[in-house]
Amino acid sequence: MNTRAHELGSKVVYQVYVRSFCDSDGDGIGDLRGITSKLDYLRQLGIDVLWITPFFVSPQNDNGYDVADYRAIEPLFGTMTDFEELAHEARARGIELMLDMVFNHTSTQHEWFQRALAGDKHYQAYYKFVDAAPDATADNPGEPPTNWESKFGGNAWEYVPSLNKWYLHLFHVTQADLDWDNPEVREQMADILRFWQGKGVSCFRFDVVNLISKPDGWPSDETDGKHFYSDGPHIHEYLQDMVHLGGIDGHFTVGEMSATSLESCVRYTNPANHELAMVFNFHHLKVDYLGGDKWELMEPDICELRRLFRTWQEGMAAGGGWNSLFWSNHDQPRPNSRFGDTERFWYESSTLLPTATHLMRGTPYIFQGEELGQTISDFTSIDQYRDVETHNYYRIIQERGHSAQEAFEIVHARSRDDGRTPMAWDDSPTAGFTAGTPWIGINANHVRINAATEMADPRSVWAYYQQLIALRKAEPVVSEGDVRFVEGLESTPVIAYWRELDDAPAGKARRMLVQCNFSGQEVPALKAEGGELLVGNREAWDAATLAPYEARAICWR
Ligand code: TEU
Repeated sequence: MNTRAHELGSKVVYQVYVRSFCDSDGDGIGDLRGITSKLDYLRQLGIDVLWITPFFVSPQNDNGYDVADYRAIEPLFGTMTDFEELAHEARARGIELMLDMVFNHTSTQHEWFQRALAGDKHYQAYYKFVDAAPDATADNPGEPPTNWESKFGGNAWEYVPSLNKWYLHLFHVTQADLDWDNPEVREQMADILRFWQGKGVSCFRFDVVNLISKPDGWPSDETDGKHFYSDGPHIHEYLQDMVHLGGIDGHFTVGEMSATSLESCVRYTNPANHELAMVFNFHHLKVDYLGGDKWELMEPDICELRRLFRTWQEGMAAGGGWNSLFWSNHDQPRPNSRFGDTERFWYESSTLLPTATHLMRGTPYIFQGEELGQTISDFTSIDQYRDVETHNYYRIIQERGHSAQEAFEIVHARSRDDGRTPMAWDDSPTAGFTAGTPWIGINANHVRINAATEMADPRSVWAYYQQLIALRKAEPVVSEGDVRFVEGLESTPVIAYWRELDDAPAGKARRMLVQCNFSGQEVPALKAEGGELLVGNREAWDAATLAPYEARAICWR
């Protein structure tokens, strides 16, 4: 047995967007006690690790990814006692909590930034402050240090007249980038990790962690600047520092990597480097970005999707790295509507995607509601959106010359709010999410797409996810096997790969062929003679063909 592959590959992570999961006090916003009330649901689904998005003190300009106190609970979400009860109850069910550490930046409401604004040079050194020109004024600050763009649109620098300095914010203007070149910052972040380990937490997600090392000298060019700071000059040194000082070497950790490379991700996750256990990379979720631009739509390029899956699956295996396996999170549109056809083939589209990834080499992540087949939102007006990025780009897209209607259609397809609509627990008017008014709209289709309905149906999307999770624990070929993609499928919409584990225990699968039809048409299937069906999303299936959005795994023991 490959113990590391078994340790990482036999687990499944479930992501909760705390604000939209379950509201216990009727204020229309999900909270920690709401999560605790749903632990039995998660145990029944069969997940092992529960990733909870940030619930620390925050002004909520970016729904918690703007942290003002890393060691205290945002009252909107509950109290430290609520957290301690959640941790206790989760552990009692064999579920590990994974906390979301936003270490690239803090809220400008954080004490450190407030002291920096007040003129304290010690805390100014915690951030990327750069002197403006001597003659700069509030009305005419001159040119910022670089032409880098914020990920939420606009310039990545803000001028502070009282200091005659600029500060860097790769995200919202109220999210100031920390200076990781400052060893005291690195020690502070490590101490935060020690604090939460003291609360019994051992698993961590690190938000855009490959952006923490910025280049010297503030270079600019004709691009948006992200290649200067993504996988930056000292990133491996700083990650190793954080892991060592934070005491999390060998822990179940994941780094969100923005605009990264396979080579970097092998280094981030090969255990010989003592950095992270696994990474999120997003290349496969950009195959419907026209010209690589999130806000220019095109149909998903399945050929490119296959190439990327093969490159990353085989490349990470060859380098001793480890992948996370996911289609969605709180920043992504609902994948079944995006990569499938939830109008004509809702069930098939909702089960094709997890079949494709849950049987790959890596650790699967399920985003809340994905296991129900929750779809794209039914919003019809920009006023229904809450996300700062969505509203910024609704404006920017019109500035690029699109009409308001065209801009709405684009943000409707791309908005992060699409994944942030409340979890559908039942078919009641507020889906069992809240007794109050939800902070964001609930999809009307929750009357049929909801946990209560689907848990009672053995042929539901929920039941299919439960089966896939159980399979990952029952079959070592899934958690530990090698991976090899089928070649010669470039002219088809089929993505197929082999998994093999020569020393599989007696009675367990030694080989498995997974084949997925990413189209609304019937296509020829790959031959799989002598094998047995391990899992598939059609009750009646024909060995010679793959029906629209059909996926199946055949194994040989
Ligand atoms: O996301 C970073 C990130 O890459 C996405 O926000 C992406 O840049 C954006 O959607 C543009 O496509 C992490 C968190 O997941 C996100 O929720 C935060 O807003 C962001 O970092 C800042 O902390």
